[in-house]
Amino acid sequence: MKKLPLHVKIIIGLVAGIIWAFISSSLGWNEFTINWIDPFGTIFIRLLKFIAVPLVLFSIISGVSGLSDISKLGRLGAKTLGLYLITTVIAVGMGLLLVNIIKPGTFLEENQRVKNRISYERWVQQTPGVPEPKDGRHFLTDPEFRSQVEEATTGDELAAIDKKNANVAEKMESAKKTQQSSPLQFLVEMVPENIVLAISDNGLMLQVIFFAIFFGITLALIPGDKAKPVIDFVNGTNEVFLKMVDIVMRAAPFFVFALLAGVIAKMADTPAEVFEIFKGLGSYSVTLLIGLFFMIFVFYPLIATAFVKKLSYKEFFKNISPAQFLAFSTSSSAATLPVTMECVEDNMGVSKSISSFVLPVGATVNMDGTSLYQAVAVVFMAQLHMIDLTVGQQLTIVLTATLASIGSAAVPSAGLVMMIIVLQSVGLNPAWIAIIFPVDRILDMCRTVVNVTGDATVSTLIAKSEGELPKYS
Ligand code: DAS
Repeated sequence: MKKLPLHVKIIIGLVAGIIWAFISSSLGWNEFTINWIDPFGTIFIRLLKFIAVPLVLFSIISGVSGLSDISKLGRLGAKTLGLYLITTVIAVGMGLLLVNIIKPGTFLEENQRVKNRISYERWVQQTPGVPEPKDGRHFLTDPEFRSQVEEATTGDELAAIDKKNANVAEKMESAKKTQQSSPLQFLVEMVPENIVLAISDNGLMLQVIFFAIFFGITLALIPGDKAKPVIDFVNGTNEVFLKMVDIVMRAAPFFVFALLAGVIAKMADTPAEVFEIFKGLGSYSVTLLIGLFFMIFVFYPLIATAFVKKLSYKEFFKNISPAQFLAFSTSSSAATLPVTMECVEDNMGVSKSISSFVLPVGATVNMDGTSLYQAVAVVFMAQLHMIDLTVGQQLTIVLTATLASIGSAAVPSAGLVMMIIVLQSVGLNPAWIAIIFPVDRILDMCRTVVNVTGDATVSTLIAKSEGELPKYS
């Protein structure tokens, strides 16, 4: 198994995991799968995440301290954040274009959409601080909608709508707390109070990056004879963690098998139920997948091969496919980061000083797949409730989906949690995330592939612009 290329090993694990999941759910072995197989998938994720943080720490220190001129760091930072912002806004724009053309939310039966609209208007009435619908329609009060309302609902259904909306208020309270922080809060939270605490908590990757850059710059500024022992230690430790990735990935087929078997076994007790989930949200899933596949198979290879003349479309995928398949398997950019770095450095030939800075920042703040997903999901849910979002509201989605994807942690289903902020920004009900929850874990696999592909593409473009892509120069 050691001789097989990494992406082949991961595919073997994926296929075996999906086949096992369907056999297990057909024969009623899901409990065995969840109790005795799924834990190995969790071990795999934990192994990769425990390697990711020190790898980011030592590779950034090693990369930054090795920079000949520190001013290059400022240039790298500007290019990195600038390109990440551009790809994220393009991804959100792609999502809005698709969801407004396909209109997946309008596929729902008309009467159900009227009920949803009434439920939304009741929720607006009952929830303080939520703005009135911007589309100017009021089903509950305007006489023009009276006939539609009477046709779509009965007395006890209106009562049921009131009851369902009553318990949403407290969810609003907790979501509002995340929004109350000051606009510069993300900047404040980048600075670690305690570096040991920052390293110990995967969600504080930005603090690890901040510390590593500061430490690396300082290391480059102290006298060479004093810095050398530290630099040797950092470089050596960095090699150790990279070797750990190789060792863990030797067992990739088994770990990926366990991961996929567990994810599907937890989702459904029979194969039919898995298909049922997709059927229920088919139009939404299809719209989102069209956008995500466009990013993976058109947008990123197009800009990469356009700016890196000698890089072919086929080579682009050959170089980064192990990271893409691992992102699909783990649904976690953070867990995939060690392999993303290995693919970009060893296969694409990006210099370590660039990949060790651009990729960890990307895994944390650049989530193009997540931002596209939030744009599609929010407009889809508005359509389900017969709400036409104004252009101003859709531009607000561009801003908040971009910020929410920056704030999303690089872990499974993080984007779903951040969607509360996007829903609230356009006056919609945060509790609606329950509508898309059933398929979220599976679609998360695809959007994480987009997130990782976007990071790898940007690091390649930056290496090219810095003349540090020898393989394709
Ligand atoms: N799973 C997240 C990631 O690791 C993306 C998301 O939840 O949207 O990139």
